[in-house]
Amino acid sequence: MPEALRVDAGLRYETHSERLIDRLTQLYGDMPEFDYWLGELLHIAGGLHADRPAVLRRLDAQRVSDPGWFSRQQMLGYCAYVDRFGGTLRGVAARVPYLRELGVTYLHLLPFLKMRDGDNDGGFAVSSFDQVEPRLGSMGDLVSLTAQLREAGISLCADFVLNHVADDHPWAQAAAAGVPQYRDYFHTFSEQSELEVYERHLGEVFPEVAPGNFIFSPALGRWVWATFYPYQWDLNYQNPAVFAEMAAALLRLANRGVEVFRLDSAPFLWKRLGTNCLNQPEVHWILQALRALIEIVAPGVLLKAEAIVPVSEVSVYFGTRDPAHDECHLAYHSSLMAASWAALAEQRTDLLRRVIAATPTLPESASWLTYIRCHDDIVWGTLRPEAQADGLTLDQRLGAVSRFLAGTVDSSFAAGSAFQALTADAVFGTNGMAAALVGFSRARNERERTYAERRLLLLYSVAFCFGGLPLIYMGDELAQGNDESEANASLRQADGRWLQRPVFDEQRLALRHEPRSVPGRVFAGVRRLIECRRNQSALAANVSRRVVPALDPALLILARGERFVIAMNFSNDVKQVDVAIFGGGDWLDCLGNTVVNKMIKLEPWCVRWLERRS
Ligand code: OTU
Repeated sequence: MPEALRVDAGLRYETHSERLIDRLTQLYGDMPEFDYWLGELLHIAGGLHADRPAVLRRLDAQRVSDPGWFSRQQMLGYCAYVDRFGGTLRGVAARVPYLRELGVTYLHLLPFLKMRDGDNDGGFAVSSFDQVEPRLGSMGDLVSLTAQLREAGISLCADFVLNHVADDHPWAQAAAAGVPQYRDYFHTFSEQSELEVYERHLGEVFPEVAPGNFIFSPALGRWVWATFYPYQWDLNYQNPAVFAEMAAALLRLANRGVEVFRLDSAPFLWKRLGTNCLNQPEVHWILQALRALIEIVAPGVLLKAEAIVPVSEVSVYFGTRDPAHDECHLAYHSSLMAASWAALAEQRTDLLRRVIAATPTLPESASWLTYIRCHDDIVWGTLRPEAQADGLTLDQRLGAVSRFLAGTVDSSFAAGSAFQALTADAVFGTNGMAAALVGFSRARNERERTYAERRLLLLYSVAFCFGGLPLIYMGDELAQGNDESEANASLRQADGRWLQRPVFDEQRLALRHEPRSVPGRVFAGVRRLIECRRNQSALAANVSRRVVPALDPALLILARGERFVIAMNFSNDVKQVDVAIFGGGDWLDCLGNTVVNKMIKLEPWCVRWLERRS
């Protein structure tokens, strides 16, 4: 054990080093200088532990003694781009009172580290892990922001883009300049025929704008693996130097006060010929090794997997596969999100019910990240297993849903847009802000506005009540719509996802206490859900959940524990629910403050949060 770890972290080293070394041996044990490399890595980890500020060490100690801290029903996330929400990191700090007013305890800021000049995928092409993007502020600003947030009871979550770096990152530049040591940081090939063998099994993330998974770098004179945009070069984790560099970069950011890391594109980290190069076993060893390092050096920190794959594959990111090992603390439940939108579009909840049934119970101290919208498109492929359960193909089952939400169907209330649509009958990704997708932008009268509002609160009820850490996407709480501004037209043209990345609307913000305005109504509605949730221990992440069978396909009745039920009507029609189906007795309607005990009437798109009274 390195000397620096003996102070404070000695016990944690005893507990977690075995698994760390085990995983690293599985990954890199074959290389001749492995022991030396491991010694160096531990030495670096020791140094970073020695550098960890006292206030963060206190936080570590607190969380080690309370590992379920992020599973409580008081936890509430908010997600925003720094420039769009506050202009700069300092501007974000100025929004802290607003976040507190809303009840936020967790703030995910989309990429704010130094990004590639020119196109940079909204910052997902990182040029330095140790500098803040100069437009947004400095490292000093980041440190003060994390301190201010912590003071306000808010944990900062930052993206950790670990699958790739920008082509102007110093490693990529050194590779292009011909330094062999850095060339090995990437997957490069001299022959096009080598790529073709891989391509046979690979998917495409952006088939329209960035087809294929490789680009030719004239500087390098070789082909480079680039899963996403051509300027995002995939890192080569077969090279232990890459693991060591990235682990140290993460721990340095943790020492600046970042409390949660969103592990971007986690499934892509390991490539294996003849496979789709997703979710390979080595990906899990890498993440388990990172987790063990964090347990030793900075145990207050959380890892969140961004794995946009079917729910059975996502659950593996918690370390649930045999033998079970700690991996990520949190993971996005993207199937739940997509199935909620499908239920809205189809007015039936069978996919949603199947997703809930397919959601495994998580280990203690792990939790889902539940959400309804984010900065990306809605990806329908994650629902493949549920969509195919009736013998249909994904396109057959969800093509109509994607067209409905894109607003290409006349009768649709939604005003989204298609992303990466290749053929007319295939399912494509869906862009658009939640408010546009639930019907606010198309609403022509009071009834349609009311229905849009109900649909938004219905979907947020799923995210708030499912059991997990819910995340509000910036602007949803004010029913902010799509960004159709002239100023962003060229961004949208190049990448349609900019439709859901608007500048925070100050006018809506100013109207939030105005009960007759749309933003005021929605803000009050969302706040009511948040308040109700805070007071309901049945809504904590680790309370059991079950779908109560209901004959009507438009209904979803979700029970949490024995004393809490959420009854949801995903249709344009009035529905009746007999309380006998979830056990009879008296129930308090928490949102409406009335007691019900026989038939419950659910207006179109309405939800009831019911607490057992007798
Ligand atoms: C992530 O996304 C980010 O959320 C995107 O904003 C980035 O463009 C991308 O990584 C590259 O850094 O594949 O499993 O629309 O869901 O790109 C992770 C598809 C990903 C996204 C996908 C995604």
